[in-house]
Amino acid sequence: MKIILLFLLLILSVTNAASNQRRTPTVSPILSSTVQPPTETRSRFAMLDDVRLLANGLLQLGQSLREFVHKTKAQINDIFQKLNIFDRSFYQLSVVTSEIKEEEEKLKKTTVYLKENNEEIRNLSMEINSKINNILEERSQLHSKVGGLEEKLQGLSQSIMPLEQIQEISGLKEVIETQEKTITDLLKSVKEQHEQLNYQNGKIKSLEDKLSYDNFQDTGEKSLDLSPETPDPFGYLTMNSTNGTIDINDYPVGCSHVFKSGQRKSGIYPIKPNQSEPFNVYCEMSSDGASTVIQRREDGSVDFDQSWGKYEHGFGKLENEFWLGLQKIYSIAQHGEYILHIELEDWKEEMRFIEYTFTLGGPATDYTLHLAPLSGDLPDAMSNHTGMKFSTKDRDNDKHDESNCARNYTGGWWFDACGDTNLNGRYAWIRPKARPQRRKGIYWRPAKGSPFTLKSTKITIRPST
Ligand SMILES: *[C@@H]1O[C@H](CO)[C@@H](O)[C@H](O)[C@H]1NC(C)=O
Ligand SMILES: *[C@@H]1O[C@H](CO)[C@@H](O)[C@H](O)[C@H]1NC(C)=O
Ligand SMILES: *[C@@H]1O[C@H](CO)[C@@H](O)[C@H](O)[C@H]1NC(C)=O
Ligand SMILES: *[C@@H]1O[C@H](CO)[C@@H](O)[C@H](O)[C@H]1NC(C)=O
Ligand SMILES: *[C@@H]1O[C@H](CO)[C@@H](O)[C@H](O)[C@H]1NC(C)=O
Ligand SMILES: *[C@@H]1O[C@H](CO)[C@@H](O)[C@H](O)[C@H]1NC(C)=O
Ligand SMILES: [Ca+2]
Repeated sequence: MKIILLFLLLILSVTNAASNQRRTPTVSPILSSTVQPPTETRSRFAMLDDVRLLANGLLQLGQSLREFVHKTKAQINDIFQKLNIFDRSFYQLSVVTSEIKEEEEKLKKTTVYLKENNEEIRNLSMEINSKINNILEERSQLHSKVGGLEEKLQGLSQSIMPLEQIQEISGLKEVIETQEKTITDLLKSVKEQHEQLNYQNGKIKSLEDKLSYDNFQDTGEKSLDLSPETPDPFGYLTMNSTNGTIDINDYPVGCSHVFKSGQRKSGIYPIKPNQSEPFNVYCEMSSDGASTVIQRREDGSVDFDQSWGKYEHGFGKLENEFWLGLQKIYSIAQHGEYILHIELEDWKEEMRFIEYTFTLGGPATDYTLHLAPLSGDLPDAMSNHTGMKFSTKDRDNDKHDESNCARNYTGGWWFDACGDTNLNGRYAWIRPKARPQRRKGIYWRPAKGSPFTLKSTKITIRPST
């Protein structure tokens, strides 16, 4: 604002000066020639005044410009500071988000556990109720019996009664009394249990409410698979020779056979390796052959913290996240020499790969791994895992005497002690900041250089010839 005003002032003074200059020549001829010299000096003075005015204006302009620059600098500094603060709080927010996510996961697990417990308690309570009903019935029967006996006793007491009969009756009375006492005790404990059950129900309800609220909060993400016991989504084919369809011997032995039969589209195909039941695999087709995908992580939609049985038979969905299963991988890799291809994407969305020659031992060796690096732009972190058996939280085959690596770092893997890779670790939706969290995630640490924390992974195998 000030600047504009100053400009106006400046322009005004300049035009003034110009008009003054224009005016002097028109005025001078009118005046007589004798007074010419003083007019000349006066006009020169006038011009000097104008120049002074102009210089003054310029000086003021300069000063206010400087002021303006100072102010702008201060404003920019301010903005930078604000940006810094924003940056910091954004980072804090992302940390908090990851923590919330972890807690949510825990909460979900607790809820499932509580639900199971609740059902058990309900079943127990139902059982106790039915038992009590039986007891009550028995009691009323006993009552009526006692009533009858008492009547009889009265009738008998009129006449003479044998001593042992009286004793028998009083004994019976005692029995009945103690039984009544136990029944009241039982009723009391049942009541207590009912109360506890109600309390737990309330707790579960509030947990569920909280959970649905949390779910609502991050609708952007896929919800976790809540039921850990979902049926194997890609179990063996049951398409059994229902006449006119596929004969069991017509299945391709592997993806390479699918490729040879003319298929060029990546996708899910049934195969039947030698000495195996048929099963579905995801075949990835390229221009010169096919690979079988044995593992894929991309969005955290599948929980990879699974037991030995699950790792042996496979879990997840072939279309997105899954572990094909050691048994199936083994039956495929039986067919000759295979190459293991590992493709990793980090949080900068950079893709890298590494290839190894690949041999997998059978179930008797707990699927011992044998690898030798071949090529790729990903630093090697796996050749140390050669000769390692597969471990899960419920089967510790690792080389760490005091720890269960699969339990510490989650997921099944060819752990040594505990090793530098685990591609079946916990999926993180953002890059974890803290080291222990990173180490629990999908992890790849080469001998040299810093570890990779990963956004997505894909492991495939293909015949080496
Ligand atoms: C509870 O009882 C129901 C039906 O009787 C049964 O399906 C369920 O498995 C039982 N749950 C537990 C935890 O025993
Ligand atoms: C094939 O189906 C028949 C009945 O249609 C069944 O008895 C048999 O067990 C099935 N075989 C396999 C391998 O599923
Ligand atoms: C399939 O059809 C053939 C005749 O075409 C028949 O001999 C055979 O028993 C049928 N198999 C089954 C499982 O129905
Ligand atoms: C195993 O599969 C291969 C194809 O990979 C086939 O050539 C071979 O005959 C099969 N062997 C047996 C014993 O079935
Ligand atoms: C595994 O966890 C246990 C218990 O928290 C701890 O004592 C042990 O040092 C951990 N081992 C490794 C290799 O991190
Ligand atoms: C492999 O193991 C050796 C000794 O067991 C160790 O010195 C080396 O750092 C390991 N290499 C990798 C890549 O972990
Ligand atoms: Ca161990």
